[in-house]
Amino acid sequence: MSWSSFPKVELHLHLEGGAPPAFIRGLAKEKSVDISKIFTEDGSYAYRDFVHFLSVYEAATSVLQSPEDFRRLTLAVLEESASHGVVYSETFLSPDFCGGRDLAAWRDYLAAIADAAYEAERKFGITLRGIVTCIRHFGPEKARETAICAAETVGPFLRGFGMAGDENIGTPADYAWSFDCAREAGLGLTSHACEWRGPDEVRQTLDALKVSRIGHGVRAHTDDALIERVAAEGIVFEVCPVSNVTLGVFPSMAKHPIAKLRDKGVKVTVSTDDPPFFHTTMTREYEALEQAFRWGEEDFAALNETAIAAAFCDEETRAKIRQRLTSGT
Ligand code: MCF
Ligand code: ZN
Repeated sequence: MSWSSFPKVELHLHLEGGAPPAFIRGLAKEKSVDISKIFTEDGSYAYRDFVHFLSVYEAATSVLQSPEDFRRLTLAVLEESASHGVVYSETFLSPDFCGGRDLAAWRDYLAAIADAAYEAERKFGITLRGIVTCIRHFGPEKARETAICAAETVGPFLRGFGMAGDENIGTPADYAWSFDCAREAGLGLTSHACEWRGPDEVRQTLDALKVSRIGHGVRAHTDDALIERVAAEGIVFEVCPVSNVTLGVFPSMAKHPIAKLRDKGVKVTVSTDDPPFFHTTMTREYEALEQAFRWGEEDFAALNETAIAAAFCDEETRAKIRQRLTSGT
């Protein structure tokens, strides 16, 4: 079966990480910036390992320099997602890359991104909501400024706050102030954890940051007590299978723990993370899961229901998307 037109919900997508390499090369040319070293000969993004991936991501992002650049990026990313059947998506946005955490500048970038999202909704039938994301390896002080940007711009489009980046730097508790600030502003909370570090990273993230969703979480599958807690508390894992295999978290899709986690009662969802970086799409994620675990229509429908139930959107949007999922349109 071809999964491309199956309606899908995606909760974990980094906006700049969705930028097609040709789009970034085009902007680099327009702005006369030389970033040729971040591409392979065949034009894909080139990186050696996770830490290098983070720096290539930042180099690619350096050519996105204005609200207009982000408007174009948002349209390009959403057109691609919609072509893979995605009807609802949440994307990580970083004020670090949108005006250097200056609140007035951030408002302009956010307005351009939200405008593009509404245009894409009319043109391609995909609904997008935003999650402001602090970057762990930039440190707690910058995260506080990022949280203030988020708290000041909560609205129908900006729904969540999260953390991404290098989890080997610092501890989740270092970021508690930022998450408290975002929670008080009414934002939904998620944090990347346990992609590289062990299960204790999930424990600390739940205790210190009080999130309802974890980005990745996949290395927690070896800790039964923790998995019991995650299942009992209804914590949702935003699992990005192809990302994990491509970055080397697991050696193959067959060895990926997503099926084990689901069988142990964890609420799992599926996302692409940074699709062109990992040569993936939502269609490819479904194909890989079908091949590795024999998942089919019922499994994918259940994943999508878990995802829309955990989405940070308002109830009216949730009902509208549920309707599209069940009617298949
Ligand atoms: O999920 C992947 C891998 N793990 C951690 N972080 C990231 C991933 N993709 C992007 N990121 C980070 C990266 O530091 O998110 C930031 C990037 O700068 C952007 S958030 C809009
Ligand atoms: Zn991610």
